[in-house]
Amino acid sequence: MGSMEDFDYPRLILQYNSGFLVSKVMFTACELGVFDLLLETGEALSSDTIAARLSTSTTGMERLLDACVGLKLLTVELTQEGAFYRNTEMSNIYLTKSSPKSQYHIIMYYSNSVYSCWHYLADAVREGRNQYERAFGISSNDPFGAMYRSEEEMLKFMAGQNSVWSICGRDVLAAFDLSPFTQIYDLGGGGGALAQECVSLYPNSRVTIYDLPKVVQVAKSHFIPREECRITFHSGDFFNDSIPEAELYILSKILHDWDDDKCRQLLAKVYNACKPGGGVLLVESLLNEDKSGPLETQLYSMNMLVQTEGKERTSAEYSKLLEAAGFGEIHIKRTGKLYDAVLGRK
Ligand code: ASE
Repeated sequence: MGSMEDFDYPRLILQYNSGFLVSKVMFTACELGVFDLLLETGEALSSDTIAARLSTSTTGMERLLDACVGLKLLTVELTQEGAFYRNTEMSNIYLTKSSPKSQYHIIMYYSNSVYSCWHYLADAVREGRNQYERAFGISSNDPFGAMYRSEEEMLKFMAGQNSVWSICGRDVLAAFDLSPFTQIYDLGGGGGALAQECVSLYPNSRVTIYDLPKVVQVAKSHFIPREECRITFHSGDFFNDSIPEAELYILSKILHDWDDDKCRQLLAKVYNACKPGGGVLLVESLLNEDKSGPLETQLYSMNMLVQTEGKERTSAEYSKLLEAAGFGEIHIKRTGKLYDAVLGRK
């Protein structure tokens, strides 16, 4: 019976109990512009100065800054004149808006859209479906209709996904040698950060971003520089419109949005379009075979429940979907990072 004393269970439970407070502190400091201000001024600032510059109360800001110190997002130095706060190196790189590796947009997406859906997690589990109706009063039968309910929401999602690829893109594209494939379609390529990583890693490749017309329009006007001639666009709905021939199709975080039926439909279309000898690259966060982890992937799968029609899957589940569509020579590469890669060949 020693097991209860072997580990501090009450503490673990209380940590889980308050886990969302951690997210909220980071969301709020980002949203109010704490990290941007500290980067901009380049010197340690007092809580009074930060509160004044960001138009907040001093009592609220002081506590927010101290909590950020606890989270190692800020450092504090005590002097005779009081406490002075600075960004940590990690905050400068990942939490400021202007950094090339900024995660600001995905954090804002979680803080607003994702957080609102998670409020109804119990309903999502009861009903087995996403919660756009409860969270935003819009029909949830078309998840991307709901996610792209306004151009502003669509832009936030695209910017958020782009920020993830700015730090994870290279690993998933380097998981296999893709240099034999020069004509590549990124199906549901969104803002195009993965396409940009692809042409930078494989200088001979040409990538076409295939996405909904309104997504392509925003990708062109906001994300892909005009002079980037190795990236082109194709407007369409990959379930209802035709998919052009190519050597490689990238489906990055696409299958996790859909149920097995829709995945099979889409992969069958991709197989038909694919050049013989070509392939398909799935970029997803893989669950362990017994679904015992990784925790982040288990949590993403819950997020797919509240936001989409999909789920996260194991490598065996993706292999089965690929084989059913006709793909062979399936190789799995766990990157050890957030996203993994699965390659199949026609
Ligand atoms: C989707 C991806 C996401 C659909 C809905 C989503 C994410 C949040 N909501 O295809 C992003 C997943 N998380 C990260 C860190 O990438």
